[in-house]
Amino acid sequence: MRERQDRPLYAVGDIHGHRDELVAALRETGLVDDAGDWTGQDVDLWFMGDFVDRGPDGIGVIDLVMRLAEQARESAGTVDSVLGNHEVLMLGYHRFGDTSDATGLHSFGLSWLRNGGQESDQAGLTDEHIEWLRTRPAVTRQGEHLLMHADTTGYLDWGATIDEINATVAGQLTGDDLDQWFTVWRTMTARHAFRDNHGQAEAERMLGVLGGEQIVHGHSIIAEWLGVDPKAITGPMPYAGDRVLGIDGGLYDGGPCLVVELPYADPAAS
Ligand SMILES: [Mn+2]
Repeated sequence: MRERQDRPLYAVGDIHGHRDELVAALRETGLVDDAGDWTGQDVDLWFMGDFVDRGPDGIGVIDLVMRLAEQARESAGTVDSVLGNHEVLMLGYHRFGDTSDATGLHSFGLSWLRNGGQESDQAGLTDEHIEWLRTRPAVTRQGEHLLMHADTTGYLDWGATIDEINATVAGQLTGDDLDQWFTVWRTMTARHAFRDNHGQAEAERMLGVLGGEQIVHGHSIIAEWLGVDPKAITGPMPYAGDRVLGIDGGLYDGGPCLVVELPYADPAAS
């Protein structure tokens, strides 16, 4: 049994433009009221990124989360997010359009089209959104939990500490180097590093470098791994010897918006 946090800690999986479902899930958990305003008091609420693409109202999701972050600050709570690969994609397309990288094979325009990019998200993007998204950390440690968007060890390419990784990514996304931007997108789009026979060892290696007892990630839909309909998913998925917790319920594909209190107690394990 993992130790409880000093303060209540919640994590939310990938939203992909489904603002109404997000509000309903947060209301059910008691973190917002009927008007969608913060009632979470001293709770720390972390999003796993991927606010945009594939769904109807990515900008509405970002606006909601930015507003909740303001409101939480006033009540001694925290609302924050790690950076998702779809944020990098949206910002990359906004910045570089259809320009190709050095190989001539890749562009944000192509990847944006192939990965559910929404014109309405591009049209609604303001400088304030860009600045807030660009400055989100790639990785954060909250108590014994290491939170990151994607189930990949690629984050370690950017540094040997959480601060180093976040500084590297932030620096690359400040610059005008398309190839660097594209590498951030591609690295954070990798997945499944903790699934096979070596999965637990890989998770433990990453936890050994960056700290924490359990990796919590979104990005890879639980139902796809289990080979079931996303509607059948009712909670997050601990795996790799409980060293990893997947919390992407597959909201855009008809699955639930998972709002998970950490540490997660697996009902199947009790
Ligand atoms: Mn993702």
